[in-house]
Amino acid sequence: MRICIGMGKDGAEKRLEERGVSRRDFLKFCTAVAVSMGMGPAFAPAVARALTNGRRPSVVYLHNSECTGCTEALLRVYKPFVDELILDTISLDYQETIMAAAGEAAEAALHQAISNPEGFICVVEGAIPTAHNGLYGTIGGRTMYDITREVLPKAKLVVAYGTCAAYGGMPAAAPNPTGCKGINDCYADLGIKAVNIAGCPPNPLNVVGALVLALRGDPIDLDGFNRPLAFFGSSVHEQCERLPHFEAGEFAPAFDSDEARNGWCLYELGCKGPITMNNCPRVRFNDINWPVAAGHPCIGCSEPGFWDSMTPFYEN
Ligand code: FSX
Ligand code: SF4
Ligand code: F3S
Repeated sequence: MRICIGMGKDGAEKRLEERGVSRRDFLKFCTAVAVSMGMGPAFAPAVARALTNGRRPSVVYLHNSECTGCTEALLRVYKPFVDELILDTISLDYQETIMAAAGEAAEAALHQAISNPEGFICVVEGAIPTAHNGLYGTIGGRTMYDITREVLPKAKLVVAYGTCAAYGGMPAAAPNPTGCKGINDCYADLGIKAVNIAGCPPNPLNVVGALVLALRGDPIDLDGFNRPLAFFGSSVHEQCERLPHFEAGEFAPAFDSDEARNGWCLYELGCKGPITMNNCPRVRFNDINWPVAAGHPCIGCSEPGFWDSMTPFYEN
């Protein structure tokens, strides 16, 4: 049987349409997700099916030590706007930044979500403070370390969203007084193997793409740092539009130079694109731009050593 998006308008697609998200916009979004996955536009209907078929998967989203830029990046997804996307394709049962509940009601929502007999996907944002028994990060009187430790083993899939959750990132920068760690490092004793959607912030399409792979039951092939190869299989440098200038030895001498404006390579201004795996040039943020095209060197935000191993940012 061939399943076509748009047939028998029910479920998520109908709800999306009622909210003013046209099939065209939804498929455009699904095409962008397919591109982020390294697939051609022909894969868009498969993405759409994964996001609209069956029951909405329950997602529990935990915040830890971070700047919340990962959530901010997600909230800036438009066409469809992320509220429509989230409310209609997944069941976001706990997310501290955008949930209406507070206090005991929020804690009850978390308890209920992690007791769901059908299971849930856990998305973790932010690093885990471990120094002094985790007291540098507490929510409702409990440490982030303890809350996350309780939730992760119950999840069907753990996604570390952002470099902080994946590897410690900026909160773990030297001298790391709060003892921040990434999820897989912090909970290795529990056997947690989070899929790392790295980046500071990550591209939201990469987390949606990972959820699509999970919903389809597709295997998620990972690199040595647990990043899906679909999104992190090539370096920023290999995909960069300034690469012909790199190869011609044409390096911009200053940020405000004509050479920089004319697309010359930013290597001598500190660009870490050659040692950074990510799909930013191909996927861009919100279909608009990415750091190097905007004139700023890549600072290596999706690498395990970020921040310490990538500083100073403006030297190579
Ligand atoms: Fe970290 Fe996300 Fe960077 Fe910020 O929360 S990956 S500091 S963009 O927001 O965790
Ligand atoms: Fe490589 Fe950076 Fe130059 Fe682009 S700007 S070609 S990523 S070194
Ligand atoms: Fe990060 Fe470099 Fe992309 S800084 S957003 S990996 S261009």
